[in-house]
Amino acid sequence: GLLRIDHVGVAVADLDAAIEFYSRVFGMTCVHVEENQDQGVREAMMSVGPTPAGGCVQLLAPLSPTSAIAKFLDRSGPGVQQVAYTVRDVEAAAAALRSRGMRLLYDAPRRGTAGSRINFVHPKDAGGVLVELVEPPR
Ligand code: CMX
Repeated sequence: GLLRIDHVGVAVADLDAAIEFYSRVFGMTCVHVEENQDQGVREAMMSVGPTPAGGCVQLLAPLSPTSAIAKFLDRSGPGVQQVAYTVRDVEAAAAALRSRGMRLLYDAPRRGTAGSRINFVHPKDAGGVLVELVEPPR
């Protein structure tokens, strides 16, 4: 099952400008930055409140014009792109959701932030929300 909200993902055009904005305006702290070629993103984890109690906003900037985030920005502009939940076992969580009629985007989990293992529920099966499942690294 789902354990907690892992992060809320926000698509942005300029990662450095977004980090500066979330730090200055909302007082969040940037706790991690990485480039994930497989997902086509440069991303930053912004911690809300005293780390790590308050959860994170994940800022997502496109690495290429054909990436999922570039396509999202073209269609919808900047804004909330996904809601991610922490799970203990991403295969088990994906199987449970498949058995309830959800389409998962990947047959097998892929690599997410900081070596986590991830999969997604198609937004058309989840009321218009792209749902990410995150199994943290051990
Ligand atoms: N949230 C809600 N709806 C979305 C959406 C999103 N993020 N992305 C697409 N949609 C909607 C589209 O608006 C479209 O709706 P309509 O048919 O009503 O117009 C529908 O889904 C299907 O669109 P599509 O053109 O077939 O699909 P895309 O090529 O845009 O791909 C998706 C959508 C979800 C399959 C793709 O974005 C994807 O593979 N996402 C998973 C990977 C990802 O998002 N990586 C970046 C984050 C990395 C990380 O979290 O680490």
